[in-house]
Amino acid sequence: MGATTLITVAPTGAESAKADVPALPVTLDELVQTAKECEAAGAAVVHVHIRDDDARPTLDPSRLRDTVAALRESTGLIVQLSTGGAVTDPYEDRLRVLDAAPDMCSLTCGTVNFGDDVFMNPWTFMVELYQRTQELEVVPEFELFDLGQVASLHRLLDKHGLPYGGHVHCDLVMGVPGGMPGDARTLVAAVEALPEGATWSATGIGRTSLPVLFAALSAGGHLRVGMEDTVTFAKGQPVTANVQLVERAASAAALAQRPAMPAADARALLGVKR
Ligand code: KMH
Ligand code: ZN
Repeated sequence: MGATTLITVAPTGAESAKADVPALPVTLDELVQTAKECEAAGAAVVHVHIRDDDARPTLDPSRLRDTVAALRESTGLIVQLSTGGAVTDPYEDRLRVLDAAPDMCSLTCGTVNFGDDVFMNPWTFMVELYQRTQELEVVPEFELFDLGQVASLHRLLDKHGLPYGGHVHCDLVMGVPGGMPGDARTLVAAVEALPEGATWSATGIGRTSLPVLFAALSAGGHLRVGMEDTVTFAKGQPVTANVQLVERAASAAALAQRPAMPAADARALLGVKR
């Protein structure tokens, strides 16, 4: 089998308002429908943020559990819950996300300016979250918003060992105002600094989404796309559904001779249980 591209879809996020972006999946039904479409188009992992009945971001434990169950029942996707949540979420709630027993969770490797806000990930929080992933056998995806976070990832692995599953997988989140820029030379610098043997995907926020997608494919990386990261498909053209972004990513990956990776292969690569 030739090389393939792991495609992660991040369909919702915590930043866009449903009122501004009507196509954003915010109910459980909308999320499951989106996930099914994206799986059919080539996604293997779904990075999940959920909303409450008023479409506001929430980390409600029972909703998270129901979401994991519903996604498992309706799709074969690897379910990755966000532990980043919204910038206002307390650390305790973010740690408790793991009690919903997802396949994977995000783990951001440091604090970063985030537009006009600050996305808080102090070292002690990172360590506590990492140790919980190891105890609860959840595979972490290390989210890296800048090069200093790559150094913190090395420190985490040096001091606390390998993740559950034995494999290090990272996601470069580029183009956040306050984080690393979303361009090819920064992507190469970040990739060169990653731990030996790590695999990685990249995503570019907003207008950096396509430059980062092409740079990631050129550099042999995997892809994350979705309305968490961009709500504009092309200039003046809003995204109408997450599947549009997954289809575009899958086409670009096929053109690069590295078609979308089946979820079963992704499970083996990432060391996910089940
Ligand atoms: N919503 C951002 C503050 C993650 O999912 O772990 C954090 C975020 C990263 O989206
Ligand atoms: Zn997220």
